[in-house]
Amino acid sequence: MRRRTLVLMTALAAAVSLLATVAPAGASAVPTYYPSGPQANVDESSLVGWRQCWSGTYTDRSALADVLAACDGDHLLLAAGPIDSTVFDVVAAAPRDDVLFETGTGNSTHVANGVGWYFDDSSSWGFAPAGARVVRNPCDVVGSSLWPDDSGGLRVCWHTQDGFLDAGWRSGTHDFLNESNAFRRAIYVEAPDRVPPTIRAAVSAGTSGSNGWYTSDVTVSFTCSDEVGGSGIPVGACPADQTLSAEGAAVASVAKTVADAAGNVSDPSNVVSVSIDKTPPTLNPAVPGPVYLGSTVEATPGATDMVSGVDSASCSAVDTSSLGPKSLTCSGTDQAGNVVAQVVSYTVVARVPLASQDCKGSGWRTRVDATGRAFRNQGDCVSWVATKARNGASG
Ligand SMILES: [Ca+2]
Ligand SMILES: [Ca+2]
Repeated sequence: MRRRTLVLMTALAAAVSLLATVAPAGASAVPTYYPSGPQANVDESSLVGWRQCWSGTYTDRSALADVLAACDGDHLLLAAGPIDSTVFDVVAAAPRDDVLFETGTGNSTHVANGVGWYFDDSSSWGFAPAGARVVRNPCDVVGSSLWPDDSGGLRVCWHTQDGFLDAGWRSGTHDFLNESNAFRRAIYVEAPDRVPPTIRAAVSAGTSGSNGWYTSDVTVSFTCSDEVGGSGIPVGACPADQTLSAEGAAVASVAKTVADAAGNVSDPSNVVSVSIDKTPPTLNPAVPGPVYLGSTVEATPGATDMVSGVDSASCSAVDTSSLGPKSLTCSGTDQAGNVVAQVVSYTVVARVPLASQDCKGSGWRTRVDATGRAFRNQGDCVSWVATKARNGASG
């Protein structure tokens, strides 16, 4: 029995431990902006992850019960500054139980998150840097015009009385603010983030070819964003770039999701589909032979392309105006704009007359005898046929 009880308790402890460490999406999380110690000159826009739950001037008076009911959260941030500015003189944050730790009316503070807090409902509520001396009279006067020294800039003190948050007294080094409508104070509570972030994929690099094709690897990058005031995208959480290196008409990226700091997961990203052809066409050029002097011959490029297909291909003209070795260039372009060129060699040869008919008209000019000599006239050509070709000479 003892053993069974132990096993049960171990399982229970494991379950409790799991509950404690795995926060559900959208649960109260430590706000993104959560500095240690009092901070000077903080703009409202910096307070990411916080929601203002109470605000008033330094003359306002509110029941503490109402203030704290409105500010029902696990973390509190106190802020104070001029009413005509979005920049607070000083702010400080800590877990709620530390900010509201009952210190009584004396000069002791409760240290949490780099801040020395003091609170009671009939004297004052405020903070100073952790370890700094405070003198509550009933508000803390250290570093004020009543107690000048160089430690005043990071302190806030508001009066409390009979369960009320009463007039404020100091905001940093600004003091005697009890009658001031020129200063404001604000309390923030952590804002649960229940809104998923968004993620978008787009081509960020690649060489554009023709007809919407890319002729290189294509890089797809992700843009991740959380809503304004949300918990934000943790550093490194946005998926890494993807490189699309395959060839084809529809090469697709892989959809990704991203989670914000509160654990909310985005919908899958869009899929980017691109056409990639990095390979020029293949040529198989040909000059049909034999290429006779003065003949009309056309070379063919023999272009093929397995990816985007051949857009155009051609060869330069075959020059038959003179005898001997020559070359020409064939080229091809695929739909993506990849270009290839290839040089083809050929030799222009003379036709040896086989019949006297070949020597008619100006035909004798493009004929040569067996020794490579051109005929001087039609008669020579006919004579050569009569004496050589009839005997089977091939030239
Ligand atoms: Ca969010
Ligand atoms: Ca190609």
